[in-house]
Amino acid sequence: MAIINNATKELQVKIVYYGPALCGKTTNLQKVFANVQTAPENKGKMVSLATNSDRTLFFDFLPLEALTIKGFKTKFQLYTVPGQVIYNTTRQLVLRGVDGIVFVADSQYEKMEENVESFANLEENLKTLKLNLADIPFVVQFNKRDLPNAAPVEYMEYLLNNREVRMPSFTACAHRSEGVFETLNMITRMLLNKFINESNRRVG
Ligand SMILES: Nc1nc2c(ncn2[C@@H]2O[C@H](COP(=O)(O)OP(=O)(O)OP(=O)(O)O)[C@@H](O)[C@H]2O)c(=O)[nH]1
Ligand SMILES: [Mg+2]
Repeated sequence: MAIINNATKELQVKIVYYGPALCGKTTNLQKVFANVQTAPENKGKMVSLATNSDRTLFFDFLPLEALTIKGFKTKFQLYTVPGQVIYNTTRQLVLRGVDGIVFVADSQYEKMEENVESFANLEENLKTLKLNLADIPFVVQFNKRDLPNAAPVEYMEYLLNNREVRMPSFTACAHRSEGVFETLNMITRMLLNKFINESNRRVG
């Protein structure tokens, strides 16, 4: 769960961008970093750990300071996992303490199997952490909509968003920043609502 520091009045929230290799997770963070509208002192540095050209080998990290809610300064920490199948131990590590998840899917037809596998891998890894996707604020992004071989959104919804409760989903062309902030705004709003509801319950 989110780290709530009552002494410093800070709420720290961890968001993980998950999805198959090359689907555009790092690109999402790069575009957030480049375009976020915030006072410069509220924008941390984006750190990419052990990156080999455009492949993430460990993770990317971007801290963002947002508004103050109920007297708490909220700090969002954005992480990506390495999508390549072999780096599962790293994905498990990055998922520790996760509060919200953005699943980035690659819209190209030939990537559907990888999308589905990555989704199953996410659920498996959450299980090892004794977490259940149904309890975690979760948003789906269908990225790379600009490519000619993009599958219909309805088909992707059917494959990746067919649970009892449908999750908010967004189409995106992350390399052009399209859909990046819609996705981020939704997951942060869901997380803040959760925090407000939980703190109301504690008070009430
Ligand atoms: N055409 C197109 N290319 C994109 C889009 N989003 C990202 N890319 C490109 O896809 C490539 C891979 O993007 P990354 O963001 O590095 O992918 P990743 O999910 O972080 O990949 P891993 O770190 O290996 O897991 C890069 O060359 C991006 O520029 C998009 O919406 N459309
Ligand atoms: Mg990456």
